[in-house]
Order: sequence, then C-alpha cells, then structure tokens
Amino acid sequence: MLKNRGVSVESVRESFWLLDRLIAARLRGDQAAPARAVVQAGIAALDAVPPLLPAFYRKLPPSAPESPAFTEALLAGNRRAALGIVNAKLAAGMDLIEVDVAVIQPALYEVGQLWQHNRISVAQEHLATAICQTVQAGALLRAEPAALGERRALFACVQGNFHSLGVRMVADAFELAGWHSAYLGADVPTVALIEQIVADRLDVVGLSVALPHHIDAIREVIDRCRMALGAQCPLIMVGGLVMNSVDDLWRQVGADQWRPDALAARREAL
Ligand code: B12
Repeated sequence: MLKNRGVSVESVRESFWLLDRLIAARLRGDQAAPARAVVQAGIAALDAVPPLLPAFYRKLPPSAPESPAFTEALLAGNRRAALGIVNAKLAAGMDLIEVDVAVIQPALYEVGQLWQHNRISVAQEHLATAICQTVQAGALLRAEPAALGERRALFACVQGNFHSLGVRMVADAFELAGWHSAYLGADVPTVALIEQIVADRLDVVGLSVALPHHIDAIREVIDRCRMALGAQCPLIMVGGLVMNSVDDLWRQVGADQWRPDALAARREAL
C-alpha cells in the first residue's frame, strides 16, 4: 500500500532498522530479544512482498450477482444506475437488509480493496460511500416496517470509528423489525455515548468497531455501562470489520454477543 503511494521499500526498511537499533539501545536484553525478532522478521518480509495484499476481511456473506454492476456504478459515480440496481432487487422481492448485505456490502469491500491497491482515488472512495448512504436512506424511507413494538435499541460507532454504513444496516434491520431503533452514526464521543445508553431504557446496545485502534474505546464503553447499570445493563451486541477478523475478540471486550453481519444481527430482532 505504501509503495503504491510513492513510499519506497528502502524507506520502510530504514525505519525498521532504526526501530531495531532503538529497541536494542532502550530495552533490557530479555525484553529486547522478542521485540527485535519481530522487527527483523519484518525486514526479511520486505524482500518478499506479495504482489497482492491480503484483504482485511475474513467473513463476507454471499454476494448477489448484481454486486459487481453496483460496484461499477459506484466507481463511475453513477448514482442513478446504483439506485436502479437496488430498486430492481427490491421490486423483485429482496428486502432492504438482504440488498444491503448482498449488494452494497460486497461492493464497498471491493472499493476498499481497490483503494488499498491505489487503483481508485480517495475521492472515488468517498463518492462511492456517499452514493451508498443515499441509496440506503432512500430505500429505508420506502420500506414498510413492522408495527412499532416496545423494544428499544441503540446503535453507534465508538469514538474514533468513522465507518458507519455497516452499523446503520444493523440499525435499519431493527427498525424494520418494529423496534425503536436509534442510530447515532460515526465517532460518537465515549462520554456522550455512555450517558445516552444509561439514560435510555434499552433492550439492546449495538456497538461498531472497524480498526484495531478502536478496541480500547469499545472496551471502555462496555465496562462503564456495566458499572453504571449493573444488572439493568442491556444486551451488548458488537460487530464490525475487526470483530470479524479476530476470533473471540467480542468476548475479550466484554460484550454479550457478536454478529458478523446485518442479516445475522436481524435474527435477534425478530
Ligand atoms: C467507506 C470506508 C471509509 C470511509 C467511511 C465513511 C462512512 N461514513 O462510513 C472513510 C473515508 C471515513 C474511511 C476512513 C478510513 N479508513 Co476506511 N474503509 C471504507 C470501506 C471502503 C468501506 C466500509 C464499509 O462501509 N463497508 C461496508 C459495510 C456494510 O461493511 P462492515 O462495516 O463490515 O459492516 C458489516 C459487518 O461488519 C457488521 N457490523 C458492522 N458494525 C456492526 C455493529 C453491530 C452491533 C453488529 C451486530 C454488526 C456490525 O454488519 C455490517 C453489515 O452487514 C472499507 C473497506 C471494507 N472492507 O469495509 C475501508 C477500510 C475499513 N478502511 C480502512 C482504512 C485503513 C481507513 C483509514 C485508516 C484510512 C486513512 N488512512 O485515513 C481511515 C480510518 C477512519 C477511522 N478512524 O475510522 C481499511 C482498514 C484496514 C484494516 N487495518 O483493517 C479498509 C478495510 C480499506 C481496505 N484497506 O481495504 N474509510
């Protein structure tokens, strides 16, 4: 990825070499040895960079045959074509959450791969995201939700996580299943999120994390909610890219439940 962005392998090698020197100078021998082994393995790996980088996901639900055409529409910035594909699927009897997971999600994962390989620009990736948000909102407004019941859920990206489309699909699934479903969006400040969870009388809290550095924030939210609410704490469900990549991470952050995608999460709502 760095190479594609004009950062040379030599520059990365030099950074690793400096890191190795720093570790050797600053850490005790028994602490330095395992750390240096990691850095040196990194230096050795630089000589064998694979032509294609691995994808950052392991669990992708089955895609609909229309997903590649939807990706094309996103990359061309053709919102009308993207809407047309989604509308056709809805008209053919697929429900919104199935379309979200089988058409929109694989297309966005492909956009991520293309961005990672520097085959599309940052602006194209933003345009693709914006089109998906419009499509999602439009389809939700036209969908027919089940009768509104008593159950309440709140969904949010923890502080620092800007990846909001996935958790929005989960929030929409609960909404359509007849829940009061609050979707707070991206990067919700920890203190504000905890206050809201404590104030609302909720049955389910859904928290989303995409990258490894969001883990501290999700752990903090869960710990503080449990402390504040004790036995009254709602069921805490988690998800997102990093949760899908590391086995058992959901348990380690103290959640009650992990679901890999919006369709799996919806089963809890029905
Ligand atoms: C769009 C996008 C962005 C947008 C997000 C805009 C928005 N409003 O959401 C922006 C431009 C902000 C962005 C920024 C960054 N991004 Co980005 N982004 C993406 C992209 C292309 C799509 C994300 C997406 O919407 N996916 C589709 C949704 C539907 O999938 P999902 O999130 O996995 O959600 C499903 C499940 O995970 C689950 N789920 C999700 N949340 C929850 C919650 C609960 C409770 C449950 C039950 C389930 C659940 O259900 C969802 C629906 O089925 C991904 C590629 C990818 N593979 O996802 C990269 C990606 C995630 N980003 C990446 C990176 C590196 C970044 C940046 C660091 C880039 C940078 N240098 O600035 C920043 C970090 C921002 C931050 N602090 O969070 C990398 C992460 C690599 C890694 N190490 O894991 C990816 C994978 C790109 C890649 N290389 O392929 N990004």
